[in-house]
Amino acid sequence: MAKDMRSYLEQLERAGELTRVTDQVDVDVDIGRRLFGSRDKALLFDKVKDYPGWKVLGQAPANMRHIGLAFGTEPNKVVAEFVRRLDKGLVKCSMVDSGPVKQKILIGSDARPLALPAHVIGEKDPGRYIAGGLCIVKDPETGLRNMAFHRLQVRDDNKMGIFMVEGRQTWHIYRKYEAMNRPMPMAVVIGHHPMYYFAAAYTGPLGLDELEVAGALLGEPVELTRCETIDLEAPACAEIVLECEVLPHIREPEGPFSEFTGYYGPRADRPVVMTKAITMRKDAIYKAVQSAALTESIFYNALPMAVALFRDLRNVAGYVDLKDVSCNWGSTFNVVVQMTPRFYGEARQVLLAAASSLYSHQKIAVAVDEDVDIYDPQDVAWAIATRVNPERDVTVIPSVRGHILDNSLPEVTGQGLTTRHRIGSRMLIDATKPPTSDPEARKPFDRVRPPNPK
Ligand SMILES: Cc1cc2nc3c(=O)[nH]c(=O)nc-3n(C[C@H](O)[C@H](O)[C@H](O)COP(=O)(O)O)c2cc1C
Ligand SMILES: [Mn+2]
Repeated sequence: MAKDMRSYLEQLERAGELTRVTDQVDVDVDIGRRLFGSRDKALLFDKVKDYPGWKVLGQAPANMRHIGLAFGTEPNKVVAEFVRRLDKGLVKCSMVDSGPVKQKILIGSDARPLALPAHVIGEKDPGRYIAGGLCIVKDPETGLRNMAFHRLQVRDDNKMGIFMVEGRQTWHIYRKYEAMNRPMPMAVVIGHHPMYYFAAAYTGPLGLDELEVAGALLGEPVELTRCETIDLEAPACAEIVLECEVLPHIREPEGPFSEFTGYYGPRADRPVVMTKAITMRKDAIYKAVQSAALTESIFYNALPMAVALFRDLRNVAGYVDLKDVSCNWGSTFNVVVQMTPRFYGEARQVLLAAASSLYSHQKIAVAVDEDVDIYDPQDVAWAIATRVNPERDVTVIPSVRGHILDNSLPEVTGQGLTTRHRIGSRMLIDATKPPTSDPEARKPFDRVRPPNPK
């Protein structure tokens, strides 16, 4: 049996991590509010107003405990386990004739995005959004596949707006279709095992097939079937697949939208998507992804980011006794590195690399020892409070290029630049204990622990 959203749902339920919401909910007001407030449990909405027969699942995963379940390991071993599975190599997809996602097929005028119980995510968003659609496209020149998250704005006219950040691989491929004056075929997966989501948020070179990354994370090949109306393949065991075309040379207003920063991203003219078919399970469960800070969506970004950083940081200056990395201490603008420092200066060297990686997000980098739980914000704060002498342990590096959605950094767009740009500083906080090479200095930092009965 292929791993899919239902096998994960069962796992959550068995572990007592799922709450069934049995009162009726409204896609416009209730689902977003309930998901936003549920940081501890996954929610399965059983009764959705105007959508008889539909169920909606969200906040699955809602936290590192839920992610640990998906990986079959403890939260603090997830990053290392992700790295281990990737290091074993990509797993090729296999083709199957059919699958559960073909149980119901809506074509043409029946294939309306409004037929899905997509919800309103933030109060100032212009309407309902699909934030958790995994968009599969193929490069028209090389035939190589790409899968990534791109939010889709569900409009009353049954078209959808799409946001492809300039420079992202889907955008790059779309521009190739546009140059040929052809629509870009796109299959959108809604509802599958969490590994598909981590794979879609994983950044690699253009041409890397994220479905093969999903195969590596799942430990089994992804099964694909042909789409009905477009020349693409999509996962056979998804809940729902939208078969679409992104139109060339058309731009219409999209946004503002509840961004991962916890603020609204700007409205702008962006491409438009037409849906040709919807294929789904006969009792499909809609997978809602609530965007904005500290919800499910942050983990999809933060985990592949932590993995990429982990792979690099363990090699700083040849070797680091690196334990774990977290990019979800409050925001992906922070990074927490867990390591055992062996000598003075080592932690700061690692922090320099953590604040200057292949991502432009990380602005504040903190290093802690193994005795600090990096998934507990209170514990990280404790380490900063009790192990940091600011004049010695805090370093600010001025005038570094920052993330474009970081409103706290001044924007310098316009000075001969074609894309928007911000410049600000980075902060390194060494909250580790003195290194193991200085055991006398390290000793006073042994933590108080309660008596151990074992
Ligand atoms: C919940 C969620 C929503 C996202 N929405 C968008 C989006 O609307 N547009 C976009 O360009 N990237 C979005 N991203 C980020 C990209 O999907 C992500 O960076 C991905 O790795 C890019 O793939 P690529 O390396 O193939 O370009 C989102 C990520 C997540 C986790
Ligand atoms: Mn890609």
